[in-house]
Amino acid sequence: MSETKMVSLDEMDEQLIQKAEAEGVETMWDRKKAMKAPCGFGEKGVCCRICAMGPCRVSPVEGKGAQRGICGATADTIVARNLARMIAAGTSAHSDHARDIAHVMHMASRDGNYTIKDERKLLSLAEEWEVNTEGRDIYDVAHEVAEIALNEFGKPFGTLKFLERAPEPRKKIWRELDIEPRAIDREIATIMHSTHMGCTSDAESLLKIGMRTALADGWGGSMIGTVFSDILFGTPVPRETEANLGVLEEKQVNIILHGHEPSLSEMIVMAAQDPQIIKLAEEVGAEGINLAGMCCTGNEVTMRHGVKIAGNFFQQELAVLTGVIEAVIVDVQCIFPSLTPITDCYHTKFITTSPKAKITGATHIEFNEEKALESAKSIVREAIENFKNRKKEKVFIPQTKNQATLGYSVEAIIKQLDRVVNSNIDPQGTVKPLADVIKAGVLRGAAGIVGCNNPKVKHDYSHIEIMKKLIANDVIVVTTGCAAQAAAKAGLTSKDAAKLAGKGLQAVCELVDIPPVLHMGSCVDISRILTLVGETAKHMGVDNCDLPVVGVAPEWMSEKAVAIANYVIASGIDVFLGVEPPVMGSAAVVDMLTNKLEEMTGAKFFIDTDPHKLSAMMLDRIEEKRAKLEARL
Ligand code: XCC
Ligand code: SF4
Repeated sequence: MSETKMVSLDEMDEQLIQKAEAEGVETMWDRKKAMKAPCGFGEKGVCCRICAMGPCRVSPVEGKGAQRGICGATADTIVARNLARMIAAGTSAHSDHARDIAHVMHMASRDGNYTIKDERKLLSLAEEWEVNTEGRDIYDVAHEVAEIALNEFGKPFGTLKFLERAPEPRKKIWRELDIEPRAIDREIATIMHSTHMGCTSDAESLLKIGMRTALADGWGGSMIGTVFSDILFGTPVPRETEANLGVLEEKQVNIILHGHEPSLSEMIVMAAQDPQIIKLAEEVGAEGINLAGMCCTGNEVTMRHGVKIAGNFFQQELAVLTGVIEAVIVDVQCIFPSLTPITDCYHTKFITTSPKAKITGATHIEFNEEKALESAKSIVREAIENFKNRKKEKVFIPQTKNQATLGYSVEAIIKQLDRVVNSNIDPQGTVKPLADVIKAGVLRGAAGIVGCNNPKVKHDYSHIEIMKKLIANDVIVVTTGCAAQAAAKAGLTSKDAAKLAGKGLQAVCELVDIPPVLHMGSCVDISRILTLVGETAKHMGVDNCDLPVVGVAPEWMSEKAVAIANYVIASGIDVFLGVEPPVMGSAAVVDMLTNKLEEMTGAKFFIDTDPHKLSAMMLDRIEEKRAKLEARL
């Protein structure tokens, strides 16, 4: 297949796609082809089906065709309303995940399945939230802290607690714009209400409530998700692993862990280490149990246990095509319903576990947190018993994988930075070394590269092109989600990749012993990036928007990504998108996003589907911010 025809950056993925063709198995790329041209109105965001007088599709061109829906809504209203609803959906996904984790902490007990792994983090959060810890059992403290977190979703008064963590000038901007999120669920409900037929029609107002809701994700749901997962399952530290479909083992029981919430995957990891379960695997003739992660669940378990990464979003079908997967175990989000028909073509069991994500045709084994380990064991047993059904003639494991060093929580990064601190002069445990190399220009800046895969882009191509370009120009990259997995597969999260970096970044990598691209976890862990940027800004006495820092979503697709983009902007960090959002039908909304937002938040959107142009824009913007910062400091 010629390079230009390839749908994936990965030669081996292409071979699997050919295998699918040969075996008559349908994949997403077949369906993408069958989809033909997308609906132009939907693509531009000018289709409204909010009420039953419609659907109304108005013209994206001013002065031509229908200019208003039946109720009189303009393209500006319709586009902004649709965007706001995407933000609400994305925020609900991250936040509902966080709520479950907070519930798990509320049921944690010393002799139960869920325990407290990072007491220090719990105690410092207790202090931050003014919970009494004196002479109290750590589990009492945990339960009280969990209850406070659960109240963040629906409290009637006040604003979110984690907002306090932001730099002072940022908080002031939020206050003045009136976009400090109140309770998380309330912000989501407010959007659904304000975008109901006959409510808000003013586009700017919709963008503002959109940002407020998005902030309830970034500084609310996502941050609770990360912090509480760290307390329950441990704050990640650097560790080694491998990534890509080559991590699958022909002689072992292969289980794909796919989805998002670590409360399930942590228990599966525990179950797979149980001697009796391992014995059972040996009894069916397997040499062991091989867990391999996919999407954000993959990120959660690799960050904390080094579980190998099978791949990212676009490899969920490809993994099944290898013919060696005994079970795909999923919980919520980013799961293709096509896993039912595709697993039907092989011996693979497709097991859903969450009442929030039942999928037609899948085997549903509901995960019960009260009996977490038992539930997990019975799920793993299903996989083991399926080993005997594997069809030898259908087996093909692509022999590609790369070494990865990951596990870079903010704490882990600071610990690495301590290596260069002269403790006679400076205190340990701060971001000062990072601030220093940025000020000195050794590092030109930093980029957070995040998000999904999208068939509008060759699989992983934009992620990797942009990462390579940035590190070559001394911009350090932090990454999460499927972007992080793309980096890991391409070898960019290995320390060895420092050779691809510019001289400044290379020197930093050597001195502090890190890769040039730092895997910081799952998508809720973008809250780690917010924390790192915020701490650096505070250290330098500036706001987030003054730093030479950019956020990038080269291949985004989900509503969650829209929520993320908007909280990143509201947090003062520019966002570069490699896939056009469905807003192009309103010149006014586009102007707000790519221009006027800067006056309000200090950050704005840049959109270009060409990864090379997009990275050039990032480098320009980083230098522009540097020049302003240098003049100030
Ligand atoms: Fe999903 Fe989180 Fe996107 Fe990957 S990056 S496709 S949202 S798994 Ni979040
Ligand atoms: Fe049409 Fe207005 Fe109803 Fe939307 S809300 S479908 S624009 S009538």
